[in-house]
Amino acid sequence: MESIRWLLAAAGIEFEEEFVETKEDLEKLRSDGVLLFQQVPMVEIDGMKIVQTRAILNYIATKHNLYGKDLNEKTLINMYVEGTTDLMEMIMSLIFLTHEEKAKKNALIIDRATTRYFPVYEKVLKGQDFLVGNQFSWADVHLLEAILMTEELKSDILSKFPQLQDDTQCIYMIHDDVDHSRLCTIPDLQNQSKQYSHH
Ligand SMILES: N[C@@H](CCC(=O)N[C@@H](CS)C(=O)NCC(=O)O)C(=O)O
Repeated sequence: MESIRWLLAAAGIEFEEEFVETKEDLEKLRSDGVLLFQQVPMVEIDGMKIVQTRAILNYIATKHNLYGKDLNEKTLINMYVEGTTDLMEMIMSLIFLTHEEKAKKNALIIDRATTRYFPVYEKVLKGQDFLVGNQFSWADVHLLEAILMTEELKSDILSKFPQLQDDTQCIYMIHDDVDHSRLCTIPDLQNQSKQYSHH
Protein backbone atom coordinates (compact mmCIF):
# COMPACT_ATOMS: atom_id res chain seq x y z
CA MET A 1 0.00 0.00 0.00
CA GLU A 2 2.94 2.22 0.68
CA SER A 3 3.88 1.72 -2.99
CA ILE A 4 0.63 3.37 -4.01
CA ARG A 5 1.47 6.46 -1.98
CA TRP A 6 4.95 6.57 -3.52
CA LEU A 7 3.63 6.33 -7.06
CA LEU A 8 0.92 8.93 -6.49
CA ALA A 9 3.56 11.25 -5.09
CA ALA A 10 5.88 10.59 -8.03
CA ALA A 11 3.05 11.29 -10.44
CA GLY A 12 2.38 14.56 -8.65
CA ILE A 13 -1.17 13.58 -7.72
CA GLU A 14 -2.51 15.12 -4.56
CA PHE A 15 -4.48 12.64 -2.57
CA GLU A 16 -6.45 12.29 0.61
CA GLU A 17 -5.91 9.26 2.76
CA GLU A 18 -8.54 7.47 4.73
CA PHE A 19 -7.12 4.95 7.11
CA VAL A 20 -8.97 1.76 7.94
CA GLU A 21 -8.15 1.57 11.61
CA THR A 22 -10.86 -0.58 13.06
CA LYS A 23 -12.93 -3.57 12.04
CA GLU A 24 -15.92 -1.25 11.93
CA ASP A 25 -14.16 1.02 9.39
CA LEU A 26 -13.67 -1.97 7.11
CA GLU A 27 -17.23 -3.20 7.67
CA LYS A 28 -18.57 0.23 6.77
CA LEU A 29 -16.68 0.22 3.45
CA ARG A 30 -17.93 -3.29 2.77
CA SER A 31 -21.52 -2.46 3.51
CA ASP A 32 -21.25 0.66 1.33
CA GLY A 33 -20.42 -1.75 -1.48
CA VAL A 34 -17.23 0.03 -2.54
CA LEU A 35 -14.82 -2.88 -2.23
CA LEU A 36 -15.01 -5.28 -5.14
CA PHE A 37 -13.47 -8.19 -3.21
CA GLN A 38 -14.24 -6.86 0.28
CA GLN A 39 -10.59 -5.88 0.66
CA VAL A 40 -8.48 -2.75 0.83
CA PRO A 41 -6.54 -0.94 -0.54
CA MET A 42 -9.05 0.91 -2.68
CA VAL A 43 -8.28 4.07 -4.58
CA GLU A 44 -11.05 6.34 -5.73
CA ILE A 45 -9.82 8.11 -8.82
CA ASP A 46 -11.34 9.46 -12.05
CA GLY A 47 -14.79 8.18 -11.10
CA MET A 48 -13.54 4.65 -10.41
CA LYS A 49 -13.04 2.70 -7.24
CA ILE A 50 -9.98 0.64 -8.05
CA VAL A 51 -8.93 -2.32 -5.90
CA GLN A 52 -6.02 -4.76 -6.17
CA THR A 53 -2.65 -3.10 -5.60
CA ARG A 54 -1.20 -4.02 -8.98
CA ALA A 55 -4.27 -2.76 -10.83
CA ILE A 56 -4.04 0.52 -8.92
CA LEU A 57 -0.33 0.91 -9.61
CA ASN A 58 -0.80 0.01 -13.27
CA TYR A 59 -3.47 2.63 -13.69
CA ILE A 60 -1.46 5.41 -12.08
CA ALA A 61 1.72 4.51 -13.95
CA THR A 62 -0.02 4.29 -17.31
CA LYS A 63 -2.05 7.43 -16.90
CA HIS A 64 0.89 9.49 -15.71
CA ASN A 65 3.39 8.34 -18.26
CA LEU A 66 5.51 6.35 -15.83
CA TYR A 67 5.08 3.06 -17.64
CA GLY A 68 7.42 3.24 -20.64
CA LYS A 69 6.77 4.25 -24.21
CA ASP A 70 6.22 0.82 -25.75
CA LEU A 71 5.65 -2.82 -24.87
CA ASN A 72 9.37 -3.56 -24.51
CA GLU A 73 9.87 -0.76 -21.99
CA LYS A 74 6.72 -1.74 -20.17
CA THR A 75 7.97 -5.31 -19.89
CA LEU A 76 11.32 -4.15 -18.59
CA ILE A 77 9.56 -1.96 -16.02
CA ASN A 78 7.42 -4.95 -15.02
CA MET A 79 10.54 -7.07 -14.52
CA TYR A 80 12.26 -4.45 -12.37
CA VAL A 81 9.12 -3.76 -10.36
CA GLU A 82 8.48 -7.47 -9.76
CA GLY A 83 12.09 -7.89 -8.62
CA THR A 84 11.85 -5.06 -6.13
CA THR A 85 8.43 -6.35 -5.06
CA ASP A 86 9.94 -9.75 -4.25
CA LEU A 87 12.55 -8.01 -2.12
CA MET A 88 9.98 -5.84 -0.37
CA GLU A 89 7.71 -8.79 0.31
CA MET A 90 10.57 -10.56 2.05
CA ILE A 91 11.00 -7.53 4.27
CA MET A 92 7.29 -7.22 4.99
CA SER A 93 7.11 -10.89 6.00
CA LEU A 94 9.51 -10.16 8.89
CA ILE A 95 6.69 -8.96 11.10
CA PHE A 96 5.18 -12.44 11.24
CA LEU A 97 8.37 -14.12 12.46
CA THR A 98 9.75 -15.00 15.87
CA HIS A 99 12.91 -13.34 17.11
CA GLU A 100 15.20 -16.18 15.95
CA GLU A 101 13.47 -16.58 12.62
CA LYS A 102 13.78 -12.86 12.11
CA ALA A 103 17.57 -12.82 12.51
CA LYS A 104 17.92 -15.58 9.91
CA LYS A 105 15.55 -13.93 7.48
CA ASN A 106 17.26 -10.56 7.96
CA ALA A 107 20.55 -12.06 6.89
CA LEU A 108 18.89 -13.68 3.88
CA ILE A 109 17.25 -10.41 2.83
CA ILE A 110 20.51 -8.51 3.07
CA ASP A 111 22.24 -11.22 1.05
CA ARG A 112 19.52 -11.22 -1.62
CA ALA A 113 19.46 -7.43 -1.82
CA THR A 114 23.21 -7.12 -2.24
CA THR A 115 23.88 -10.15 -4.44
CA ARG A 116 20.71 -10.59 -6.46
CA TYR A 117 18.85 -7.30 -6.83
CA PHE A 118 21.08 -4.27 -6.24
CA PRO A 119 23.85 -5.40 -8.63
CA VAL A 120 21.31 -5.46 -11.46
CA TYR A 121 20.12 -1.92 -10.81
CA GLU A 122 23.61 -0.64 -10.12
CA LYS A 123 24.82 -1.94 -13.48
CA VAL A 124 21.96 -0.36 -15.41
CA LEU A 125 22.33 2.98 -13.65
CA LYS A 126 26.03 3.11 -14.39
CA GLY A 127 25.22 3.78 -18.01
CA GLN A 128 22.06 5.87 -17.71
CA ASP A 129 20.16 8.17 -15.40
CA PHE A 130 16.97 6.13 -15.16
CA LEU A 131 16.29 2.42 -15.24
CA VAL A 132 14.22 2.35 -18.42
CA GLY A 133 14.16 4.40 -21.61
CA ASN A 134 16.20 7.26 -20.21
CA GLN A 135 13.05 8.51 -18.58
CA PHE A 136 11.82 8.48 -15.00
CA SER A 137 9.40 5.57 -14.52
CA TRP A 138 7.56 3.44 -12.01
CA ALA A 139 10.65 1.21 -11.89
CA ASP A 140 12.72 4.07 -10.40
CA VAL A 141 10.06 4.92 -7.83
CA HIS A 142 9.72 1.33 -6.74
CA LEU A 143 13.47 0.84 -6.49
CA LEU A 144 13.78 3.91 -4.28
CA GLU A 145 11.12 2.57 -1.95
CA ALA A 146 12.85 -0.82 -1.80
CA ILE A 147 16.22 0.77 -1.09
CA LEU A 148 14.85 2.78 1.80
CA MET A 149 13.24 -0.33 3.25
CA THR A 150 16.50 -2.26 3.09
CA GLU A 151 18.42 0.63 4.63
CA GLU A 152 16.12 0.31 7.61
CA LEU A 153 17.55 -3.18 8.07
CA LYS A 154 21.17 -2.24 7.43
CA SER A 155 22.01 1.42 7.16
CA ASP A 156 25.18 0.90 5.08
CA ILE A 157 23.63 -1.65 2.74
CA LEU A 158 24.45 0.59 -0.24
CA SER A 159 28.13 0.87 0.58
CA LYS A 160 29.14 -1.07 -2.53
CA PHE A 161 26.56 0.53 -4.78
CA PRO A 162 27.54 4.12 -5.61
CA GLN A 163 24.87 4.58 -8.28
CA LEU A 164 22.15 3.54 -5.89
CA GLN A 165 23.58 5.83 -3.24
CA ASP A 166 23.22 8.66 -5.71
CA ASP A 167 19.54 7.77 -6.15
CA THR A 168 18.82 8.01 -2.47
CA GLN A 169 21.18 10.81 -1.61
CA CYS A 170 18.80 13.55 -2.63
CA ILE A 171 16.46 12.41 0.07
CA TYR A 172 19.02 13.22 2.70
CA MET A 173 20.04 16.46 1.01
CA ILE A 174 16.54 17.82 0.61
CA HIS A 175 16.65 19.78 3.78
CA ASP A 176 19.69 21.66 2.51
CA ASP A 177 17.93 22.31 -0.77
CA VAL A 178 20.71 20.72 -2.74
CA ASP A 179 19.73 19.35 -6.11
CA HIS A 180 22.06 16.44 -5.91
CA SER A 181 20.94 13.54 -8.00
CA ARG A 182 18.64 12.54 -10.79
CA LEU A 183 15.67 11.85 -8.53
CA CYS A 184 15.99 15.23 -6.83
CA THR A 185 14.09 16.73 -9.69
CA ILE A 186 10.88 15.04 -8.61
CA PRO A 187 9.61 17.28 -5.80
CA ASP A 188 6.71 15.17 -4.61
CA LEU A 189 8.98 12.21 -4.08
CA GLN A 190 10.84 14.34 -1.64
CA ASN A 191 7.72 14.83 0.44
CA GLN A 192 6.92 11.15 0.37
CA SER A 193 10.41 10.34 1.53
CA LYS A 194 10.32 12.67 4.52
CA GLN A 195 9.00 9.87 6.62
CA TYR A 196 12.48 8.40 6.33
CA SER A 197 14.07 11.60 7.59
CA HIS A 198 15.56 9.91 10.64
CA HIS A 199 18.53 8.97 8.41
N1 LIG B 1 -4.34 -8.87 -3.74
C1 LIG B 1 -4.85 -7.80 -2.94
C2 LIG B 1 -4.74 -8.17 -1.48
C3 LIG B 1 -5.40 -7.16 -0.60
C4 LIG B 1 -5.41 -7.55 0.87
O1 LIG B 1 -4.90 -8.61 1.27
N2 LIG B 1 -5.97 -6.67 1.71
C5 LIG B 1 -6.06 -6.89 3.13
C6 LIG B 1 -5.52 -5.70 3.88
S1 LIG B 1 -3.85 -5.37 3.47
C7 LIG B 1 -7.55 -7.00 3.47
O2 LIG B 1 -8.36 -6.22 3.02
N3 LIG B 1 -7.85 -7.99 4.31
C8 LIG B 1 -9.20 -8.25 4.75
C9 LIG B 1 -9.76 -9.47 4.07
O3 LIG B 1 -9.10 -10.08 3.23
O4 LIG B 1 -10.89 -9.83 4.40
C10 LIG B 1 -4.06 -6.53 -3.25
O5 LIG B 1 -2.91 -6.63 -3.69
O6 LIG B 1 -4.58 -5.41 -3.11
